[in-house]
Amino acid sequence: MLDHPLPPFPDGFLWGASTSGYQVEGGWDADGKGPSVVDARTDFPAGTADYTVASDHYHHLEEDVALFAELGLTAYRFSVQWSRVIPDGDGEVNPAGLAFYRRLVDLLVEHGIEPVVTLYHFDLPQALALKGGWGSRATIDAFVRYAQLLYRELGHAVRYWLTINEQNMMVLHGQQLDILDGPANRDVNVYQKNHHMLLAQARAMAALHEQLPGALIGPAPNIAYVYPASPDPADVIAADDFNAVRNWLYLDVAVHGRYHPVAWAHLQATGQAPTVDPGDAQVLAAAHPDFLAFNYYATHTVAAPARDGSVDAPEGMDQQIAVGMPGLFTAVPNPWLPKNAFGWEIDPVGFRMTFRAIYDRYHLPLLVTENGLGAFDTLEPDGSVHDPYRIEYLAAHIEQIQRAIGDGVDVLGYCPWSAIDLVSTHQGVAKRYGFIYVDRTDDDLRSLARHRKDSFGWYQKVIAANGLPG
Ligand code: BGP
Repeated sequence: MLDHPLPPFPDGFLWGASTSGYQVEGGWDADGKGPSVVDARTDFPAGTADYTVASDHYHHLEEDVALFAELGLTAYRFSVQWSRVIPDGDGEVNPAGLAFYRRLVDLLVEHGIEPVVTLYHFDLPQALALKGGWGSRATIDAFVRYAQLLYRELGHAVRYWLTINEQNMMVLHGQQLDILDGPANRDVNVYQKNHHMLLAQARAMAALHEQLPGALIGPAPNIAYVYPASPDPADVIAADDFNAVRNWLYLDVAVHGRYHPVAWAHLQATGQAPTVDPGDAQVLAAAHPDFLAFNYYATHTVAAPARDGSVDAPEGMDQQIAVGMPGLFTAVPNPWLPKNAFGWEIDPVGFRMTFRAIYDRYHLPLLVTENGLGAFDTLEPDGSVHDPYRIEYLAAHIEQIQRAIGDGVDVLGYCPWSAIDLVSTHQGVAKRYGFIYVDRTDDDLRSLARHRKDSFGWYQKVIAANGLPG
């Protein structure tokens, strides 16, 4: 392994933290907000929180931003809930919804925190889902209109924009996790929806450059480098295939405006290739991201597919636990990696590998928009929360960022998940990620009081020192 002295983090490195609107805000129908597909979900397992109150950030805005400032964040990555600002996705604008986000970005700027705004994080307005969701090209127009509204209303304070959070996870797991466009649209080819999202993203990027010269925009997929289970060439090809289908498909279109050849061949071979209209290629080719954001939790490891087409998947599939794809690969556990309490592997070195792989392909600056440890935290009677496991996880990953910088990768910043406890995508509040503990459980809202975890004090020092303590 290439081992060089660790370089310092560059001046101006963005030390951030992340949330998403529906997972943190609550106020799900407050002040004219319309429902989104996550609000319309009814399939919460017993004892798992829904998103109606979440961390009630909507009603704790000043307090939360003050805590982010005390933490020392120089960036805060959050998402706007589309149906808060345009309740039916494509009609009347809701001034109260816009005012909330204007207040948020202005407060951040007052505190010297760079806002990093995700346009869309799993929460398609339910009204659009009922009109065909991402299967309909009308949703592309609605998305572009929504993006232009945000550029106009928030552009005075926001320089960094992200288009769509984890589009690849919406495609690969969105229907099981109900984070795509609702049950009514399940029969539509998910790669047709994907194609429409790629067009929506391309038009939103082009619109930003036209409307806000000087502002920057990029996609924010979940990128996990894929390892072969062994040097058997069949396993190596399987890993290359999954890298193409899981990772490069999304970034190749975003950067180069064309589909990755192996990914496209897979879509054709499996009858999933989308219909591409005349003019789509130009739309895709006309858009250029300024940087690439990515979420990283762990790598994946895969072996050649079973000859009989059966798929052997590890238990409890979700966005970070791969299932196999018949004819393409089998997902296998990596015996070299420990797992967290929820079965997700932990691979800091894979983080460095993922940086290298993305940078080698695209040569664009990289911004980490998620990375973190879901864990069961305990609030002690004196209000403290001891989370050494989170500190250990984050420290190991920050060291690998530094190593990636030493490898020559241009890294803009690090926004771990999450700034404050919030509701996970499908495992409720008990699975916590924040630097700030929110006093609620899955079935009891309690005080919703905020408490600084040990990781809060630790990250504060990292930020102040612009790097890990020596
Ligand atoms: C990503 C999502 C986030 C977030 C995170 C942790 O896939 O972008 O919204 O929730 O993963 O996942 P989970 O909440 O399932 O633990």
